Amino acid sequence: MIANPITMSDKESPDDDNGVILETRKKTQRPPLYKVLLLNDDYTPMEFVVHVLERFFGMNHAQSFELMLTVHKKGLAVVGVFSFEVAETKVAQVMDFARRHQHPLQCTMEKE
Ligand code: TYC
Repeated sequence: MIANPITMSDKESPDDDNGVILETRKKTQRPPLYKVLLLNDDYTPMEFVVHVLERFFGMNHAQSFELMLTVHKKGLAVVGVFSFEVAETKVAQVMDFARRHQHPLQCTMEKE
């Protein structure tokens, strides 16, 4: 049998790995997650915050009311954890909705 002169050099055998270290452990890279935070203020009506949580964060009325009260009492709370793009969209939607209704409600995001 004659070795293929194009693919195999004189010193190589057919199963030579050419020095490439084959990966044994696959490193699964998870995308970073971002917390969306709602901040308390003295002016935004409680019902408006409850509506925001229902509308943009898919919570039912009881969950929304409870989380609104947590923000009201503690000053802020995480209302969800999302990919960068989704978190950014939620923050923009809440801020735009609050501004359109002339409420000072603040919503921010931070890396988890
Ligand atoms: N503190 C507000 C009030 O007493 C209610 C409120 C709750 C405002 C949560 C903002 O993120 C907020 N009307």
